[in-house]
Amino acid sequence: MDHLARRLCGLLLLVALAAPAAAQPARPTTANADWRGTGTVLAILPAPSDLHATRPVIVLQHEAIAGLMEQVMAMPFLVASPALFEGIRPGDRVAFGLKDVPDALLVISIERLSR
Ligand SMILES: [Cu+2]
Repeated sequence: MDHLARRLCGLLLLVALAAPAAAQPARPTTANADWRGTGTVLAILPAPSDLHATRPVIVLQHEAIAGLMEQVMAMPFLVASPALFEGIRPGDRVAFGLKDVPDALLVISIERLSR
């Protein structure tokens, strides 16, 4: 795929993600994630926060994400919906799915592994 086609796909995915969000159960899967990772939750920041005015953010100490980031690091990610924060709190070990959308690397799923 050329670059334009890839961006268009990203836009379509963003629309698909945004439209049904309110009606979906709060337990999405990583099925359509571009990458999957594991890590520990450091902070949960519903919008607005110091890190983003309008979008929810999660700060994760993540392990290597195969094909994306090979190092352990602490970093913030934009989150597709605050509904993904349900049942999650700082200190939890989680598995998460990431999607590359035009303006962000977006967390589209969060699953608690242990507390
Ligand atoms: Cu990272």
